[in-house]
Amino acid sequence: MITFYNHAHTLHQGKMEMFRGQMVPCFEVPARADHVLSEIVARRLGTVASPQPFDPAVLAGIHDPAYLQFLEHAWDDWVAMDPANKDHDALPSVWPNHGLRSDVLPENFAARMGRYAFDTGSPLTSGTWAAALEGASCAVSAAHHVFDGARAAFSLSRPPGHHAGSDFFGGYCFLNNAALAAQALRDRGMERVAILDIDYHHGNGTQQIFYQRPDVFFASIHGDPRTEYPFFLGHADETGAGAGVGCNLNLPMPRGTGFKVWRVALKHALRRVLEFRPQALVVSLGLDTFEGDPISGFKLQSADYYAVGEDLAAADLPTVFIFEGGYAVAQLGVNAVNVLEGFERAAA
Ligand code: Q9C
Ligand code: ZN
Repeated sequence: MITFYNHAHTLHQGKMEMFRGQMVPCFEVPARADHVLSEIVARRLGTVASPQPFDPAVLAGIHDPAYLQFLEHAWDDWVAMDPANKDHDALPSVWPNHGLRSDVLPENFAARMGRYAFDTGSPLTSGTWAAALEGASCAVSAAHHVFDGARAAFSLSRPPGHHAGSDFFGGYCFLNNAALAAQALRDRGMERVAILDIDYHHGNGTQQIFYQRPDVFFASIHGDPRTEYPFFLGHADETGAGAGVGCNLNLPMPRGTGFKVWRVALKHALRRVLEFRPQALVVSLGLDTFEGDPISGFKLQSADYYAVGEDLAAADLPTVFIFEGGYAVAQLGVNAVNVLEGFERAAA
């Protein structure tokens, strides 16, 4: 399987995130992608390629123009507020919530940041835009490779994407790579595409982007939002709206869920994906379902990830893998490549 690797990922390197009233070191670190890359090389999964330059029009199919403008200029605007800001990352501290207005965009950068962010855990840095943009091109390149006939492709990039919506960032995510991959397949002419999100956290950004669309089916297996991040979306009764009614499937599971039970949900999700009759599958591949993950609550073991790959291959769809979360850094490479190798063995 070919891997499109984001060589610019290290440009995004947040220092601290806010957690329960304190600044703690970021969980979403560059070493994550490094470990996956070395495991791919060590186990000879296949070619590692740089992405093709991509048409920025794809971005406009998923994200709001004003949000993209905000992201592109955020760091310069942050430093323009106060030159001393260049020494620390940007985080929001005020939100247009609870009856406040979000229709008038403030000029003040700190306020605009609150307009576009939904948490205080996602530091925006000098290289965030450059890293995220190159990551988007990895996702689009992987989609195009699959459109052109490959059985599968892997986009290995950070920051991750599935929490980012049409006009918001959060959960360590800025541009929604999985949504961009799905859109790239649609733009090339596929009529129906499915996204299956197996990250521990609900893909609230991806759900929001496609919630009213009948052409992209979204299914997610995740920690129950009653106790797990992102808390405010991902319940089982969210099934789509308007033209998208029936095209959204949430399978929340309690903290502590192990592979046997999780796999039943995976098979159910895949059945629903196939009922949609998609021409391709995009997998939001988070590995934070691992028992050793420091911020998550499922109990999958490293060997289980082979079976995950086999189950995904059994759907028999052209498949684009998009790297999302996973914070047990030392085991991340093994767990990710176990999925991809399990897929390849079963798909052959
Ligand atoms: N101290 C992804 O997996 N913060 N995002 C949790 C940790 C948010 C995870 C608190 C977790 C976001 C892509
Ligand atoms: Zn996650």
